[in-house]
Amino acid sequence: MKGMALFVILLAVTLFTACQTNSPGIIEQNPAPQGTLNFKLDVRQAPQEVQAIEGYLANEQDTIRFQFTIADSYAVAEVNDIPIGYWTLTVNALDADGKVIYSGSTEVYVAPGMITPVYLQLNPVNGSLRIIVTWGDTHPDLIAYFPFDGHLNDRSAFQNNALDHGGVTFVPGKLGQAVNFDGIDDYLEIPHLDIYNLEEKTIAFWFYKNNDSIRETPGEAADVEMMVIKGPNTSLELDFSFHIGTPTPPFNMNLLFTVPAISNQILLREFDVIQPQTWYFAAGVFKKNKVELYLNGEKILEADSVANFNHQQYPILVGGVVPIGNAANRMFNGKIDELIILGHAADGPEIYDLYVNGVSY
Ligand SMILES: [Ca+2]
Repeated sequence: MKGMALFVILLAVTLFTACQTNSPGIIEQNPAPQGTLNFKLDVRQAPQEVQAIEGYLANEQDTIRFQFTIADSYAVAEVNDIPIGYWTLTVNALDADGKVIYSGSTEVYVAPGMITPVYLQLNPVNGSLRIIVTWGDTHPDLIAYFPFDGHLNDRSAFQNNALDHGGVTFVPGKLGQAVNFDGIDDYLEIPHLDIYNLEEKTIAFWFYKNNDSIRETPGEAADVEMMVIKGPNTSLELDFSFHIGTPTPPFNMNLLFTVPAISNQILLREFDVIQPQTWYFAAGVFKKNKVELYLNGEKILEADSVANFNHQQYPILVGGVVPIGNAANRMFNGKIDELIILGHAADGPEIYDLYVNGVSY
């Protein structure tokens, strides 16, 4: 509480000065402005030995300690009534003996009268704890970037690396290497982050269909191969999916999304546009009232969306969707490269620039 004593002295000096300069006047006693930090850490990738998570905020005046609550997939914490200004935030993950096994630290700005979300990510591979702070509607514009150049790392600030299922391989791609899916059991899982649920965003990637047929989905009328999907299957639980269909080439290009307000889905489908053994650049632009589908830098389809999208906490799957319950398995036999998510709805020239030049970061 040394800091508090100093604060009181400073306050007294300030008041004295104010009285001197403004006398005779009335001194307004506004309460000191405060803010809130909200913390969320996805613990699904955390090693077993992580038993507790704690944090503290420190500045020259004070230290505020807080504990996370671990429930299901997330460790969460909220700290209220923090004096505004810059603080050094440290978050530690502890084992059963209370020993710090992961630690991360960054500077945060506590803004007045608002809740500032702080995303945290544990990286068991290099033992780091990554902290990403967002202020209100501001966030890094590049919210996911997977170059797939011999690794599954997310090169955006979120470093939300993809997980391999089935043993994907790396092959020559559109830019450097790409990831290859065997159409049987290969797929990637990108763990959910709340930032993926932005109302306005752009999802873009290159794809290449290896063979001349779409794998049959037993029991399903429409055979499709999933390339990028957020959801457990193609039901109303789905947020969005990019997939190709029709049994023989040229294949259809599809962007499907769910609009919960109408309990229905909207399908953007361009017939007979995808040839096998050819690279294509697909981009979906999500706006508050519209969804647009681009192919090779040109807008080919758009649809009005009357309301919010179906935000949920399923991971983004790349290269297929695995069966959950009775849902069908729809695996992609092909390659995917340069998957990006931007935190805004890109316009035509920007999509074209991504198509020609790729992302710069
Ligand atoms: Ca690449």
